[in-house]
Amino acid sequence: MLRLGPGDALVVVDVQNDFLPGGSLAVQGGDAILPALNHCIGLAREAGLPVYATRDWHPADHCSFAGQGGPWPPHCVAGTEGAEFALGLALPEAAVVVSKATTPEQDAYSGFEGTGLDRLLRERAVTRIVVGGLATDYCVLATVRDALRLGYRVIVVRDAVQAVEVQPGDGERALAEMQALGAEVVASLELA
Ligand code: VGL
Ligand code: ZN
Repeated sequence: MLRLGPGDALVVVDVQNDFLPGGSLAVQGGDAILPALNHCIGLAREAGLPVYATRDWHPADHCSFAGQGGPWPPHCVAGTEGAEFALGLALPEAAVVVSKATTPEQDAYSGFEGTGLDRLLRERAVTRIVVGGLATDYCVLATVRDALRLGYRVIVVRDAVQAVEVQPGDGERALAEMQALGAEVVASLELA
């Protein structure tokens, strides 16, 4: 068992409608992580830990969109239904929303990139983050890399993440990389 307590925070990465089945950049099985994520949210609430929810929050002409020469279909356009957090995600009222890649010319996979998340965490004396969300091989991976580089300890919740898998195996490779970099990969039921 891995007990959560003071100094810990939960970071929920990009659990937005466009990344769920039916969305414009759907992660297959993306909705299957919701029970594990909600379990983590429940633990965070019980322990009084801060919860951060990152979101892709793009302008309609964002550089990552195919029409602008980018790799992705349009997704998570600020203010649209597709950019809303999944209805089944039980975010607490007090969750801190962290928007990223909000200008046309900048993309950001990491929740730390251009968001001030590092400062927010430091202000709350957070030294370890529990990470879940979408997608394992893009925004979760980039967020975990940055967190470790910035000196946070990181727990990745295996059943609370799901991969895009542009190439088969990308999700497993991303988990292996995060582990090699020092992240702990655990199942949600191992947390308490
Ligand atoms: C993401 C592709 C494009 C993600 C965001 O949240 O993993 N992936 N934008
Ligand atoms: Zn994006």
